[in-house]
Amino acid sequence: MARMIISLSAERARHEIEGPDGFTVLSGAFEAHSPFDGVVRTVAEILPDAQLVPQSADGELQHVVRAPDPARAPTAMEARFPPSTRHMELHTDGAYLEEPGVDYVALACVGQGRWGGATVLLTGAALLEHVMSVDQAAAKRLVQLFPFSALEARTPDDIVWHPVLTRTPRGIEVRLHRFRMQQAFARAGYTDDGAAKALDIVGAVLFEHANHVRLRLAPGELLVIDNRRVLHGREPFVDGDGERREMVRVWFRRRGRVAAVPTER
Ligand SMILES: O=C(O)CCC(=O)C(=O)O
Repeated sequence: MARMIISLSAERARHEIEGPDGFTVLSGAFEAHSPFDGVVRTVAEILPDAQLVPQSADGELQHVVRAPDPARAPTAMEARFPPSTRHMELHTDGAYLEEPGVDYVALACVGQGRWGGATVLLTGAALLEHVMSVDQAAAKRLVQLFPFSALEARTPDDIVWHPVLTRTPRGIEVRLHRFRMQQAFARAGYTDDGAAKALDIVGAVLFEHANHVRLRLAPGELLVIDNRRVLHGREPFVDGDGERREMVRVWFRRRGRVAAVPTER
């Protein structure tokens, strides 16, 4: 039954992901006991040229986003990125990766907490529009290169340079992770008042929730996001007895994607 629901909606889902909203939400796409398998099967049906992208040097193909639990041994990924129940600012995944990065992020909602935990989305086009309305110079700075740093980076060579906003035939592409960018500023000894101010304005826009899409996924729902054009984040959450928020995150890339690699700094 679940398979039939997916087949009927695959084309609509593809249109939604590739359309101006840049995301879709599906039901019946996975079973709670094996979410990863369902996510892979469903995404292959919607986006046939998508392939899995490892999320760590250890080759982990899925990451479970959930509250910290002292009774459970942390996974390798959790040891590096300790889980939290806090607010997660709007960002794109893999922002610090060399091209080709992450084209699609799938979040399978296996469980929701007692309170909070809504997912927040904002398109790069909407971000550009908001920043333009506040400060045109900042908007212009965002199409130039910024440094991004992986959390594990040890040397300035680990820094990747990329614009925050890029005009493409598909629309405005966005790459953003303010924490990793500010960290890169420090690591590279990079000072640029215009860039720092542009990032501060971006932060203010991200904080302003009026124009964001906000959805609280229900257990069993699958969100697929165009990670090139849409930022995602989440509101803080609190688990209850038997109400545990659990999102299985899987990354995909379009097969044969060739990136326009920026050459200027
Ligand atoms: O907790 C969530 O819903 C999403 C977490 C997130 O933004 C991420 O893992 O990149």
